[in-house]
Amino acid sequence: MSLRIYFCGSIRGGRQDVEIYSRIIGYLRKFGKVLTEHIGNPMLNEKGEDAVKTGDKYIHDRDLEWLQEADVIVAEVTQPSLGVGYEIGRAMAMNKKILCLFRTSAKHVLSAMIRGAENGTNFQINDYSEEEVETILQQYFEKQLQA
Ligand code: 6IA
Repeated sequence: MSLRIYFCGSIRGGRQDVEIYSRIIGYLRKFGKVLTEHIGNPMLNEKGEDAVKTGDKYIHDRDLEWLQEADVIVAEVTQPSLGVGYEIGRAMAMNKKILCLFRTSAKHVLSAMIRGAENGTNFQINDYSEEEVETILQQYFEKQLQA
């Protein structure tokens, strides 16, 4: 059975990085089923019209079900997002495998609560530049598929 991958990226935290989310999701599809493809959709904006239709509780509960089902979490953490931080914390508590991707070219400094959570086993952070992202994912998933 193929891997189930939960991708996290900022929504209400700001949609500046939506293009890179969409590229990452494209690469992730090679390694398994991406449960959260909507995060790369440029039509999904932070204003939250969809949220009005479905309700935040529905979004939260459905996302946590997907998180529970996931084999691997990949989070693009450059653009700070409360939701992404929360998902990472919940995934840690579920003992999931987590890969965080942080773009060093950005002006942000990664939160100490994410940077400091790296543990050399199931929680990994990769600082990257855009050209490297495909190779980083390739290497990470080759390792996961061998494990
Ligand atoms: O705090 P943020 O909105 O930046 O949190 C983003 C993270 O929370 C993402 O990784 C998602 O998995 C999750 N999330 C937040 N909002 C949604 C959503 N719709 N649908 C699915 N997952 C979400 C919100 C409606 C939108 C039009 C604002």
